[in-house]
Amino acid sequence: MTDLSTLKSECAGAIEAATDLAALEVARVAALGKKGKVTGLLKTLGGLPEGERREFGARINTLKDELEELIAARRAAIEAKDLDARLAFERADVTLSPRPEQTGALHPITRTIAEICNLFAQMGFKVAEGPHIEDDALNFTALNMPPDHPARQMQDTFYLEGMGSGVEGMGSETGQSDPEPPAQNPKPYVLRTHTSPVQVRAMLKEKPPLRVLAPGRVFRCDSDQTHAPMFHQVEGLVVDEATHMGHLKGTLADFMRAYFNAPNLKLRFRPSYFPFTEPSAEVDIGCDRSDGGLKICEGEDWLEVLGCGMVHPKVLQNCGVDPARYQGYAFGMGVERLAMLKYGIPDLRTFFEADLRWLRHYGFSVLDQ
Ligand code: 2NL
Repeated sequence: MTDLSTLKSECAGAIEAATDLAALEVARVAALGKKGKVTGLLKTLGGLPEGERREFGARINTLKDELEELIAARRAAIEAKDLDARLAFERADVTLSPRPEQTGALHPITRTIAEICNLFAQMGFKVAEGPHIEDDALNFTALNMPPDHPARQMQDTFYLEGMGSGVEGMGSETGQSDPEPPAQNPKPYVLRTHTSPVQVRAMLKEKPPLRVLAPGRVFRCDSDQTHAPMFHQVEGLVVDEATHMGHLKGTLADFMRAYFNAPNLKLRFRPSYFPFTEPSAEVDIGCDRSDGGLKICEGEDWLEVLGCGMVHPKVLQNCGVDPARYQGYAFGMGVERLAMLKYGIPDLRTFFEADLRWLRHYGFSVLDQ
């Protein structure tokens, strides 16, 4: 009769010697698999006399249970060891400084928008955002730009083809026939040409007093050295019962002096025209171009930096604000231009080239103040 204790120490030895899960499986199959040693013994039971069979069967089952326990314990030990090894291998020292060659940077546009928003937030403005695809009515009509206004012309505005207002046109795209004839004058959707529709939405939604700042991307069908088809704008709007042109001038002067870190910066408000403001003005800041370059704050020259005015009564009315009771001002500025002036970036087009070397030169650390 096979010596069970020898068999046990043989199998147990193989189990204990296994240092990984594959070796453990080999040891398990050798003992308890279909053709394993213990399984083989069970098969011999049938040939034993009745009296021995019961007792020997019980001993083999005990051995089987013991080996299974040993295997489970060994598996747990191997898995714990593997986990330790993996944790040691994957350990990350979060106190190490980042590798310089792998760091990105905040784009100057991101940084400039944050600076502008911070300064106006200190003056009580709330930042608002809106969709890039706008209804013609919010981008133009509400802003006192009737259908024949030159700024609506095809060459300036990206019109979205195949998007009529509401449902008309959708039927023909999906191959179904329209239940109703198409509208006479379907109003198309556009890529917003300014962030004004964000403020229009604010006026339609909330009652004055309002102080809204609308930063974001805008789109014009125009591309050359000084124009990009997508650029960034920040617009501001104040509406209440008492705000006047003096508040507009003071607010923009405070903003410009803080933005350029130049308490003595000179400002000049020049009469101008926008359909959505009356009166309208363009703002120039003092600069010096005498030695070929450009220095902000010094010298006798002027540089245009933004447009502004008192909100046109028709715009207030279009946006559900009673012009007999309320008034206010609005302004708009180009972010790329303000970033170029403050950070000495000479070429507009480089903003959009996604050049990492450029970004490392002109970009900002997330941790910068
Ligand atoms: C510019 C000029 C301007 C506005 C934007 C505005 C918005 C509403 C009502 C009235 Cl909702 N006006 N925005 C007003 C004057 C000028 O932008 O040169 N931007 C780059």
